[in-house]
Amino acid sequence: MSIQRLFFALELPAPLQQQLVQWRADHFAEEAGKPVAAANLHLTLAFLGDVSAETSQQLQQLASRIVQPGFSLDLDDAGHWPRPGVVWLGCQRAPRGLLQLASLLRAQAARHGCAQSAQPFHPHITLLRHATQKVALPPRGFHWRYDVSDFALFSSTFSQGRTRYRRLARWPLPS
Ligand code: 2AM
Repeated sequence: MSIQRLFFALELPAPLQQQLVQWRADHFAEEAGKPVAAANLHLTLAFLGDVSAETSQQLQQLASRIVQPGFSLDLDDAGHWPRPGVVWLGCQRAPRGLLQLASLLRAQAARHGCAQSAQPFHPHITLLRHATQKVALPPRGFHWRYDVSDFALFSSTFSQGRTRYRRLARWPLPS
């Protein structure tokens, strides 16, 4: 049976990915960390780890039954976690819809044997990796807003030094 590394996430619109990449280039020193490729910028809802095709099917079934309205996301916060070496973009106040969706997906994942982090869910978009030294963060005042109208399941593969994400399925969050 084939095993895939999977996660549920929110995609970012391509123009927003480009804006964030530009802002990142303007505000972070080159040595701050390794930039995540524009197309790979996303917000993880639930990380599943390495799962079988059967578990993937079961979790996709459950995801397809989720009935929840969309929500707006305000990206107005940034931070640095030196231990995993992550510089991130997030929200000062996460919308309730985002927390509900992540909580449901994480609970379903846990029930199907996908161990979930004991740490509280902190919604974020990873901008830089390998950022283990002190990083100067841009001053507050930046703000992007976008309407989230779907969520998706992605696979992650690593080859030839590159991480590639592929969308396997997508489900609407109606307005
Ligand atoms: P990160 O960006 O903070 O590293 C794909 O790896 C996505 O799943 C990333 O957004 C990653 O978050 C997230 N993720 C959550 N837990 C993970 C784990 N234990 N290992 C790898 N990725 C994890």
